[in-house]
Amino acid sequence: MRRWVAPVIAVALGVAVGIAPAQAQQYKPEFKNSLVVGPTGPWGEAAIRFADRLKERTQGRINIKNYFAGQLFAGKQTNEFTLLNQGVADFAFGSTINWSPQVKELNLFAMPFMFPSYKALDAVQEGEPGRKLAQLIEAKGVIPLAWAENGFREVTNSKRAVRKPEDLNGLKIRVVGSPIFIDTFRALGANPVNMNWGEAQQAFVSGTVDGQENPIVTVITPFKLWTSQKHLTVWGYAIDPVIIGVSKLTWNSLSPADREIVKKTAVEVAAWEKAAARKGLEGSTEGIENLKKNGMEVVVLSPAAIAGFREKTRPVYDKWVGEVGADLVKSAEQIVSKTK
Ligand code: X2X
Repeated sequence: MRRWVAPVIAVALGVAVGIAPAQAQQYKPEFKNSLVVGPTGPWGEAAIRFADRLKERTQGRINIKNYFAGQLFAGKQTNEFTLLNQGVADFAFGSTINWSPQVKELNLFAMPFMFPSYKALDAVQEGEPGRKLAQLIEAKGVIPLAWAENGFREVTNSKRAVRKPEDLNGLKIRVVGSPIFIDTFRALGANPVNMNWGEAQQAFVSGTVDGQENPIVTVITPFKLWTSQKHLTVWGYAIDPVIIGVSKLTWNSLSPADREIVKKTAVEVAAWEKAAARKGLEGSTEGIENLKKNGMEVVVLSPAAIAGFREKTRPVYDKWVGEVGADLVKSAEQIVSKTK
């Protein structure tokens, strides 16, 4: 009787392996994750967490390599979405600005002075506009897994303090490759130039451009922009979400169980990253104090001062309602006015 036990167990195990394909799932040895920034700061650190957790939770089945500093899109940040769509990038921690040439509705977040607070932003992402944007992205071959954040974009320059629109007159400001930024800075009297981030950093150092706009905690601080930019104005004129996204081709190659792990991990990491991106900015002045400690002069605009900038950029806002889609803007405006 006893001598039958071992073979019976062996057969049972064989059957178990046969009926549990998730355990035996073989994927490509490396999944590529694209980022415009480097590994330092909340944005890059979140990508490292994502890769580490997924590897652990899938016992190494999903092995992500982070391609920092635009390595996958060869410096051209507005190509990131296309790479995802083609499956050249499997994942991306992508700024909505960089994806907006392909998904123009994402310009919603760049409409000048649209979002007064994090609360308003969160409500828009969680509400109908957020769902609509997710559908639009998915229809273009990318699955958005979670909203993370770059942040409110503040303007810096090497020349002078900016307190009113006239202070921007003639300043050469590097902006990202969505035309809404050219429109906005032109309306304010500046001289905007479109440049990829890698190239822009060299331009700040050599002084061929005077200024730029980016969030304090995720970009200005980790990239130590105080080495070239003396002045910063806190005006929160645009918000830049980061979407943790996966190529539909990659998503379809995963087992249902692994998809669940990927989704859960993205949601967790995004929540951590959002909190980290806001640390020192929300209910604290630590983020600004740190800039001052590093020699920056910081102007924090009052609501009355912001009204002057808003006024000047109103025609840009009105023009972009048409580009983004009147219904989408309206539903976001309604949520914003309720959650100020
Ligand atoms: O290029 C920028 O300014 C950055 C890093 O914020 C984006 O990727 C949009």
